[in-house]
Amino acid sequence: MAVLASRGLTKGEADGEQWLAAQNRGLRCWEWQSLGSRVMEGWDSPLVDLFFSNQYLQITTTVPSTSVYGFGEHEHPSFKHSMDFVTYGMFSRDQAPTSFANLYGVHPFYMCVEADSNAHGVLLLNSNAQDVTLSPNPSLTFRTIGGILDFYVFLGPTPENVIQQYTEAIGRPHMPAYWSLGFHLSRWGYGSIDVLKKTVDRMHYYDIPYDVQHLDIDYMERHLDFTYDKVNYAGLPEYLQQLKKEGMHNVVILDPFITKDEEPGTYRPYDLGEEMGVWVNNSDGITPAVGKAWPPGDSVFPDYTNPRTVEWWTQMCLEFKDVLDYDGIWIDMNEPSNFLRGQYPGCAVNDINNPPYVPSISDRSLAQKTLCPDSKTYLGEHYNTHSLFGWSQTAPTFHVAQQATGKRAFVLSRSTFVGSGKHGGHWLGDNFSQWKDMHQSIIGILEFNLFGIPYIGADICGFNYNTTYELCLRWMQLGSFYPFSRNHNAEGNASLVIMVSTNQSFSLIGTRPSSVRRRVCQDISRYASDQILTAAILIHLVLRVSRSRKHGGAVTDARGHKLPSSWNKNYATVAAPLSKIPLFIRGGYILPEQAPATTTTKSRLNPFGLIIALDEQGEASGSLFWDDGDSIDTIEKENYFLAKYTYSKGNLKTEILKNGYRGADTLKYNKITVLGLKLRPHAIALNGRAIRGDAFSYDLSGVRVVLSNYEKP
Ligand code: MIG
Repeated sequence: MAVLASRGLTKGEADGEQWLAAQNRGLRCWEWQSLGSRVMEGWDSPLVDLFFSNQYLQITTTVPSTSVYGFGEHEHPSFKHSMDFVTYGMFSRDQAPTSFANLYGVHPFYMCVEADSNAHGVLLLNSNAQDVTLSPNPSLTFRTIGGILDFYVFLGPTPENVIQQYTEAIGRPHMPAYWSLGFHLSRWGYGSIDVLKKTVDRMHYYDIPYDVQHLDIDYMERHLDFTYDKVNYAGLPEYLQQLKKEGMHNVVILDPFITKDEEPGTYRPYDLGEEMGVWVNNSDGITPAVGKAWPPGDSVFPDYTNPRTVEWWTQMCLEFKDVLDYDGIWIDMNEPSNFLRGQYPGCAVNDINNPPYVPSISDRSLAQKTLCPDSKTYLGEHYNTHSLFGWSQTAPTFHVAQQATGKRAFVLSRSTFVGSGKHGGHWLGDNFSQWKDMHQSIIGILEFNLFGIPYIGADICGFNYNTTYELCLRWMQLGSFYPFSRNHNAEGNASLVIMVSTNQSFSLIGTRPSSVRRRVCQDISRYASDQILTAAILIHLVLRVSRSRKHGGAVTDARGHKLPSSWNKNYATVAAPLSKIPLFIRGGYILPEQAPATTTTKSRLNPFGLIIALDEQGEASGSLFWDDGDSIDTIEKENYFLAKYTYSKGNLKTEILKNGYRGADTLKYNKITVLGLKLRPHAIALNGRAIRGDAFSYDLSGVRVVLSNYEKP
């Protein structure tokens, strides 16, 4: 059948609780919902390809082209999928990214670019263990072991429209705090506050732009949530205050398991949680499931689908704010991860724990590294809610972070599900210090943009293994364009910062326009393996050890260096020495810039510049959004400044579309750079008045004009 808008989902967003309730009603029937209104040919699923039985639902559909993107979370070898009978399992799991493995989150969503370059997206809103097979017909076969076949179709027609419609349905991504767009440093295993301080000092000594310090589990006392190690990290609260005074921010990790084996009355998180009855239970629905994780003794697992757990968690996070003055919360291990195969004493033999079909997931086990499927959560059997664990933890953590700080929340979650982007960001997990992993991170980042989680990054320089100088340097260069830009690695591996901080090119972190960080979003039809192309910017990445230090690229060099004479529609070779990120601006765009500083707190005070990159008609346009960077709901409250810039026939015009942020009153521009002029200008005027010759300069080729030392245009 051709899919036509069959049931409107026009306003608002699908409420998580609502569809969960629907899922819990059990086998209903299959359903189509679509957003958009066009006829799309080529999505056919004859009923003969439908299986609908207890614990096994399968449907096959043809798709209009082989250009299929998405499904997650996996490490995919290419952005555009192979359709050669490839199967991907989806079931959240504590699993380092390796090819074909089901990883931390679940996103049964794909986008297909049709032959006429229209695009559509399809979501199978289902939280059960599942897999999908991509076949050359081209077709897709979905198999899930529970819930309903609840399909949503987003008709685009452009890829951007598809994602807009998708995020309208599942929840728009949250607005990140400005500081969180700066550079983050982390490491599992500083081991002591002395090592941490030395690391911070070293960053400052080399003037490395650096906004955020993360604290991994070694800051805790014996890995106990809501504590800090008063011996090895003595003075940590005071030290965090000092960093805040310097304009820095911090993020603390919290794990979703709580030891039950401390002396009664000595560990409040357990005592209170036990009293309130907030844990995931065994199949009896009464006794808490007990597993093993980082803290000493055995652990229980908060069930965030239970409103009482949310109350308990909120209380704990608020109280902890008085101990450590955190700016953001990193929620790890929430697949949920357990070091055993199911809780003690192992999983019973029954149909729930041993379904007739286990999708194509690692170990072909629903219990490995997690809890038994027949465990009970408030919303239903763990069998149905397993992959929602991280998702259910993210919103409450977002709300309490907001409440505790009074500012825009920062929540970084390892496990995500459909809609997680509304309250959290994500990193791609425990990757490896290998060139391949650096490359793969670009694909993962593009995919999380499709999933509505644009605040996304990968551990720069790699988490597992020791990195190498050149890899780490190139990865820092790429990573400076990750929306979430964090260098992090595992206990026992060489500290990354020592390695790269000896290199001057670190200053490059600070040289990119901050808007780049906003969205390393992509025109997917043009993604090439070693380039990231946003609407306005092309970043050429060096993804391998390079002998010649030369790489292909095109368009306008961001620094305005000599342009290739016929730069349009051409292939050019540019130098890419270790100290350089080949970055190009597309003609036709105006980009605001701001001189870097070592924190965004400081760089925000610097004057702005505009880079105007002309197209062949000599025109360009762009905009600037500016608010205070960390207040809650600045868009809803209209507390922001928005300007639109247009350049045409030699004139730059600024239109102020919104003037709701007082901080913009002191906004200064002190540099306007025009790239791609065909003729050398003979006079320059500002608001009708000529500007003296010493206020601007040309570069010799005459294609670039830089105006400096004056105020608003
Ligand atoms: O079992 O907190 O992915 O970023 O450093 C490992 C220690 C637990 C896994 C996370 C990683 C973090 C590490 N954690």
